[in-house]
Amino acid sequence: MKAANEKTSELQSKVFLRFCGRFAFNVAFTYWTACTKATGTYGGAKQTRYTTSEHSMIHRSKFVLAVAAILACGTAQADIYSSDFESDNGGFAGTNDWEWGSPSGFAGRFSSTEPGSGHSGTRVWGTILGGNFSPSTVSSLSQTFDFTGASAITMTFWEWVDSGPNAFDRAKVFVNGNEEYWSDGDSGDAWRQVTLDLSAYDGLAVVTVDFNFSSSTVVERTGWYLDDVAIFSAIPEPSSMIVLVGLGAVASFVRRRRK
Ligand SMILES: [Ca+2]
Ligand SMILES: [Ca+2]
Repeated sequence: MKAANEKTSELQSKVFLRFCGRFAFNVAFTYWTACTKATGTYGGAKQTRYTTSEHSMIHRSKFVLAVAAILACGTAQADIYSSDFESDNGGFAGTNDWEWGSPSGFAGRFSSTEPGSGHSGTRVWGTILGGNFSPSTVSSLSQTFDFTGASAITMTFWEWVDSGPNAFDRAKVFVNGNEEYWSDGDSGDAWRQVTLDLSAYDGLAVVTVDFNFSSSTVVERTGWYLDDVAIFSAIPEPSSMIVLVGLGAVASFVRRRRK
């Protein structure tokens, strides 16, 4: 039969352990849902009975260990490239119709329009500024980047496109020759942002991005205009790298009683 103080001690220990376990689990769960990696919680219990001629001694220990490590809590962006095309052409090389400068709001054929300014500032790249694009022409706007050491790469850009919702005049983005985007040809006389997942090119030393506009023999409109191109990589945010080792509680207690 247990003495009253033994029961009290045991109860207190149980409550304490339960509290610690719940606390540890909550912490682990919180970080598990917020972060990219966690290893979870661990718990266990051990009971050993020692018996002598006069006493029976029970040694119990329980533990709750929460989360061995959280490797990366949150991510940050690392800029690989960005340009608003205001002070320079952003390092792109344009062939045929591609021109760098200020669009004028030119009213083109077939009710097409070009922007009256940039998405940022006044300067953009466009397929003939102040005019319709040329028939039967392939115009390439390209630049080669180094993605060495970068991961989860994304490219964003703003486009104003009025080439007609058809398959004849094609505004496409090729990356290392692969088609990654085919614009629908009508942004509704407004700038809109396009986001492309370029993670297939993570880590490559030579990655060529080509804004490629090809026209058919007839029906020329104002075309394709680009501004604010950015390429970035998602990286673990060092400031929130957290390592939780042994969070929780280790409880050990000895209960001695007469045999
Ligand atoms: Ca601009
Ligand atoms: Ca044009």
